[in-house]
Amino acid sequence: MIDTVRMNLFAGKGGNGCVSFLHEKFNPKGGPNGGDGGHGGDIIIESDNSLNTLLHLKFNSTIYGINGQHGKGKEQRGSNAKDTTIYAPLGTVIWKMNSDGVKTFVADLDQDKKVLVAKGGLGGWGNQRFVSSTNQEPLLAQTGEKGEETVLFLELKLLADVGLLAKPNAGKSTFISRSTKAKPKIADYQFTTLEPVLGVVEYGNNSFVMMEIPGLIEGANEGVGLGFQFLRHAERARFYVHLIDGLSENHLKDWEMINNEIKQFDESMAKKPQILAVTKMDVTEVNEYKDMIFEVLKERIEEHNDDLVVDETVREIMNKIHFISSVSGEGLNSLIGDCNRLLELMPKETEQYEFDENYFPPVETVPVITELEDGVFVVNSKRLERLTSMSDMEDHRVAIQIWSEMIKMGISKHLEESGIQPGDVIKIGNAEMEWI
Ligand SMILES: Nc1nc2c(ncn2[C@@H]2O[C@H](COP(=O)(O)OP(=O)(O)OP(=O)(O)O)[C@@H](O)[C@H]2O)c(=O)[nH]1
Ligand SMILES: [Mg+2]
Repeated sequence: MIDTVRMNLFAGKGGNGCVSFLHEKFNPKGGPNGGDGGHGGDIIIESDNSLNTLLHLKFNSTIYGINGQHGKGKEQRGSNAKDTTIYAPLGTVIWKMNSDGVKTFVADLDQDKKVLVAKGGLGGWGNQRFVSSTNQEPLLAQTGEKGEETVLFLELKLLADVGLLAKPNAGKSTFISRSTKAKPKIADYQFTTLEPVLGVVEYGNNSFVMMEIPGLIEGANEGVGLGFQFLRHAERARFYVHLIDGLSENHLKDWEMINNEIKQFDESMAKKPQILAVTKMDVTEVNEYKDMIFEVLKERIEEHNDDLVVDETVREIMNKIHFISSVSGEGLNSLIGDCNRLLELMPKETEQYEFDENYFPPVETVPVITELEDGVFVVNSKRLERLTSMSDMEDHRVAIQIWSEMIKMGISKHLEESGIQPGDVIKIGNAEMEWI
């Protein structure tokens, strides 16, 4: 099952602004009319409850947003690009991979949601935007802004109300197929179920989602068997039904093993309530030992439950031991009924991740000016670069206009403060200018 995927996203680039002037028969030297470029398309992730893996993204993990259209003459604005939507299953947690390898939380698709994950670039301004009382013939236009580039890590944690915990072959699939419409494969060997199975249990007017994860064996938390990679899915269940194979040689040992594994995997999982059920009660030799199994488990279960912080009614449900048969149907109603009671007692809490406030980098304020070598100053301003990269810097009229934009942006002042002298060179992206 594909439940994690790394994605590279490139949001759309904004369209370039246009340099153009009105040319009319009776007005040959009309005003500037170059339109702005359209905005580049955003990339959005939207939940889709018909999906239950991330497989469709595994081989399609690099996504380019749509670019905005360039502006044109006659004040024609380029059109904004449409957004690109990526669909992901409910329960997907979205992380951003930072360049230092640290993951920061972006969003949790724990309910129907749309999340903006990469912003499209702004459209560039056309030359009509640069008209002022002192500049009636603007020759400047901006290139569109680059779209945001980001690397994401998507992690699917399936959402279920109740998780089934058990060793392989304990009867999970048989139980889920008897209680829901799910039809998992059932067979008399271990690891028949290789992927989580979800089923909806109908109970009176209520319904809830039950999930089987592949059976757990000793060492599952360290990756033995299949358990480990699927425990993350069980992590979000509100509580568990712990099934013990009636045919087991040591019921208590099985129970201890499972609890030990989940505790090692995630402390908070071990603290969630469990309803206990022993399976295969229709088998004569299991049924014969029913009382003995009860005696063996009872004390230890109560002791374990005493350590959990739960209210009295919850504890009472947890202390009960169900004996069921998914073949004869014995005990199933009572077990499902207790699941339903427990769900009503437990508030629906969602995992809280901390959102990274700096997910979208702040808008540029003060450009960084560095003196590269004696007399060469680099101005690191995306805004200014977007102006110079489209302009003919050889044209002195253009240079003068860039100059006045630098004054407006406060960059000239910063250059002076950095000790720039006439004759020094300013580098802006690939463009160069001389300071006069
Ligand atoms: N007699 C009897 N057999 C059962 C019962 N429940 C399950 N079985 C049998 O036990 C074996 C395992 O059942 P599954 O439901 O596949 O068990 P599982 O826990 O899902 O197994 P894995 O997916 O391999 O971990 C099968 O041969 C089932 O027919 C039951 O209530 N009574
Ligand atoms: Mg199974």
